[in-house]
Amino acid sequence: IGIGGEIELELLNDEYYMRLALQLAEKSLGQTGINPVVGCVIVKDGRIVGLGSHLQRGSHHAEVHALLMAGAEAEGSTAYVTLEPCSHFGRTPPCADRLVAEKVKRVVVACTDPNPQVAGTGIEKLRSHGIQVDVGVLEQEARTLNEMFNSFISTRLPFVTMKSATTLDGKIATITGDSKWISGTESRSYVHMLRHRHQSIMVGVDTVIADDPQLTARLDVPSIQPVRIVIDSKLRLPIEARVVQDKEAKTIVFTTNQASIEQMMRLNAFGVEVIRCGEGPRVDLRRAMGILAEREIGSVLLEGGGKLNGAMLEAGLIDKIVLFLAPKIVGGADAPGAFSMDGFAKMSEAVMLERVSIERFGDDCCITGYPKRT
Ligand code: AOF
Ligand code: ZN
Repeated sequence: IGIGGEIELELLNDEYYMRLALQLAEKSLGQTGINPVVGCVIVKDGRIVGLGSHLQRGSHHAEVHALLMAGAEAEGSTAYVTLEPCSHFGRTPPCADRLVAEKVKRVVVACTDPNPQVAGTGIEKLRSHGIQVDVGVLEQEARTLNEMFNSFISTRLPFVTMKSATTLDGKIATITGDSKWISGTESRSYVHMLRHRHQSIMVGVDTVIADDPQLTARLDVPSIQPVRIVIDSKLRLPIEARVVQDKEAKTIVFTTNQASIEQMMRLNAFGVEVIRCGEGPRVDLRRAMGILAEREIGSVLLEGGGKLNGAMLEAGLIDKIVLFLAPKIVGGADAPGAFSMDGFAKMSEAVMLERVSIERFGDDCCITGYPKRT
């Protein structure tokens, strides 16, 4: 192969190993809390000598796991990392220092770390020690994988994914309130994966009253349960509700100062935490998000209903929308839609989604996009 061919071959190799690193990272989605998911593959003389993934906040970073596996083979190797190696002392020491100490020769990075404590300094540190660093291999995939972390680390508000399922005519229930089921089994099992990948699941109290949902992630394998959040301005949450009675996951209720102390104490007795957030009549949603962030909840899966979805959208608090469209029609002018809000006068005022993608789950169509910030 000529020089050009060699460069091409190296690029192919880089993508191959980076894809593997991305797969390692992806497996940890939903279990690193407010930390990113990161994968690392160490290669020497055409052989993989180390693999690593960041599995839990507070435990080893991906690079350290992979370096420990590589042992003495790390010297002179190439490390593929899905995120820029860190340069700061956090819960663990800097990965950049460790890569230098282990005499790694080249580091291939998918994307830089938006954490202001890192933000390019990890790459600089490696380069200043004579390590060749190449940045940008499968960059877009790597960034999307950590979209929640990327957003949280810069806004210090949880990343909110709104999920809903509607009929072809945009309804989330019939005129009688019946909503089981709108979407098919394939869509619903994907929702359990979405729940698993978020740190919390949020609904309005009307949804609890109407459906008595468990709000747990039910996958084929055990999963860390997201915190359940109920927005309930008047504290109407029934004591008998499953989110109060079962011990499957922690439940937090956001209410207003108008809520009765007796009802708060009744819920507390079942281990439910009640937080007063705003004078009323509505819960101050932005403040609620701020309180979740302070508690290191960096992501929320918003599962409605219509009023809460509408209020969250109006408050500009929704980062991503995942909407399942089922091929059925129920009609009814009063049947609720996915967003109940005052509504805009003109089509030109509509909230627009960007980076839209479409997937199929059985006969359902799943539309994903990101509301444009105005
Ligand atoms: C890496 N490799 O595997 C991860 C990184 O509190 P700590 O010590 O866990 O640090 C968390 C920060 O480190 C996190 O916000 C992000 O900037 C970076 N995560 N970096 O080199 C990893 N998980
Ligand atoms: Zn690190």
